[in-house]
Amino acid sequence: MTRRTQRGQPQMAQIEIKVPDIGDFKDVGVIELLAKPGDAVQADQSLITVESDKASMEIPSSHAGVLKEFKVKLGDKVSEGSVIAIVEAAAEAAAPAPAAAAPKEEPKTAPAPASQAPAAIKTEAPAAPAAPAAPAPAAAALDNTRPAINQPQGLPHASPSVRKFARELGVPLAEVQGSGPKGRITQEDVQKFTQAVMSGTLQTQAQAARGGMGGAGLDLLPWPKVDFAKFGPIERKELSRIKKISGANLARNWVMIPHVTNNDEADITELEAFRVRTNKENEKSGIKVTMLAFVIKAVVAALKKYPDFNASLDGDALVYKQYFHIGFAADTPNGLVVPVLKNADQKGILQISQEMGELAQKAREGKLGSADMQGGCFTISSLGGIGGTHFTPIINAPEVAILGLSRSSLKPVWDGKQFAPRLTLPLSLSYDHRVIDGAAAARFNAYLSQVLADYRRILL
Ligand code: CAO
Repeated sequence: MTRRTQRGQPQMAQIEIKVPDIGDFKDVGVIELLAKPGDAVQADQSLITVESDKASMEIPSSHAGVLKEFKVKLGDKVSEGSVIAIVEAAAEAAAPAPAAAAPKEEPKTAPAPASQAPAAIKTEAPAAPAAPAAPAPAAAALDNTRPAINQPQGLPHASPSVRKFARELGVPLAEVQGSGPKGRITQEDVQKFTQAVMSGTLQTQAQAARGGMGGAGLDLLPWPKVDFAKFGPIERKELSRIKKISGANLARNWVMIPHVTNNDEADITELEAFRVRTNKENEKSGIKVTMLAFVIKAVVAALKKYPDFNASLDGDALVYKQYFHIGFAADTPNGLVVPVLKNADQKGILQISQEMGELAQKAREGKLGSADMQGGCFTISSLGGIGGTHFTPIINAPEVAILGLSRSSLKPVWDGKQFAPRLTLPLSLSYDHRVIDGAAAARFNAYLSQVLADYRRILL
């Protein structure tokens, strides 16, 4: 039952918010205050950030209420049990929040929670620079093999919450001047940076590389802002995490790479018959061979014959890869991901089919690790199981080409005497025109088509 004063107001209690069990961390410095007195705070909302040599942690409030005062200031040292703030809460709510209400992204390395909600610990290993939009391994959708543009090799000096804030805005933290202790970047620094870019007084390095905001650059109009509710009922849904990440990568790749798509067709009549026979013969193995497995192997042959397609641009140089890791776009309930089948040149069709099936299943279950999505040389996007005739796939940077497969269909083909029904597979090859000429793309696609029409050519 709610305790109330004589006037019927709920009784309020002043609650000391203490540093919970933070494992072996002692005397860690307060580097950030994440709220201000007078703010309404939720249970488990982070109040301060502390930092040791190895990690930074956000210390949450154990209660919901109003933040009355901080008992610490920037630079103070705290340990387990130190009082960091006073929160005024309704008396009946004065019991600590259950530990289960801890922040969701709690890493495995966090010390076991005591009776209070634990601190969120973020280790800051500089060896793993995360793309602004791809903080977690499973998040790496397209382009997971390199940090995003302008992401530095070492992490800039900023707390996890500021890093998150910058990621949400797409701000390249490495370019933000920190005004905090030891040059630490604060939330205000990120805000100021964003304002300066928006007002045109500052350019990001990416903008500068593209030729600036005006002249040769993308002098684009702002995105149209429409109050859709004025025209009828609406529902607003946040994009999935994968969609946000792949969207940012696709937009960059589309804008930065001069795409051209070469369309061709392959006569797969004989290959399809062989595929059906192979599946019958291997019925008991549980492995299902689809056309995609044959195309992967044929693409490897084409990459060997035309190595420019197995390269990546690095400044003014081309890096030629001597391995053959083929990515394939997989449609999942949460969006598009690109698992990578490694060393496809060393595997047979059955093994490729089996591994592809396993990777596609992991993708659909959201269980792909970052290693499953890294190291790709060339990507295939197959819509063959769904439909369509041709399309323009977007290159998965830093690769230089991508092959789109559409649905095969029977077509009447003149054999010199009569029209014969032939099963035809549409091939759409998008290529980076900075690296690949139109003639080279036509040769690559024509060769692919020949190999698929007569698979024995792979042996030549
Ligand atoms: N023409 C006709 N039929 C085809 C075909 C083609 N080119 N490719 C596959 N099929 C058939 C298969 O044989 C299978 O038929 P059955 O059910 O009768 O056996 C059916 O279509 C479904 O195939 P599949 O999709 O399960 O298998 P796959 O190896 O062709 O593809 C995968 C695997 C993971 C790539 C696919 O499931 C997928 O996710 N595709 C979507 C990729 C995508 O979204 N690309 C767009 C990226 S850009 O936005």
